[in-house]
Amino acid sequence: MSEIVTTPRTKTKPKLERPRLHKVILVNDDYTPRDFVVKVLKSEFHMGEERAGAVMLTAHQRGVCVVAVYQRDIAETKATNATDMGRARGYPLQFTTEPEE
Ligand code: TYC
Repeated sequence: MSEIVTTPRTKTKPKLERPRLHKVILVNDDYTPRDFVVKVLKSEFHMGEERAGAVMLTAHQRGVCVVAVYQRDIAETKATNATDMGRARGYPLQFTTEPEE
C-alpha cells in the first residue's frame, strides 16, 4: 500500500494586532489661565510657542483638542503629569486619553 504525503504550500502566520495608539486630549475649563495652559503644553509635550498657543485656543473655542498620540502607557503618563501641573497650582486643568479608532 502506498501512502501519499502532502505538505501544505502556504503557511498561515498568526496575525498579531498592532497595539492601538492613544490620543492625549486637552479639555477646556473656565478657570485655568491661557498662559498657564500654553506653559504646560510647551513643557510636557515639547511644543513651540505657536503650536502650544494654537492647541490651547482650539480647546478654548471647541471644548477639547487632541494634543498628540502615543503608545498607551506614554499617553497616560503624559496626561497625568500635565494634569498634575495644573492641580499643583490649584487649577482644574484636565488632560484625558482615549484609544485611536
Ligand atoms: N478657557 C480658559 C480661559 O478662558 C483657558 C483654557 C484654554 C483653559 C484651554 C483650559 O484646555 C484649556 N482662561
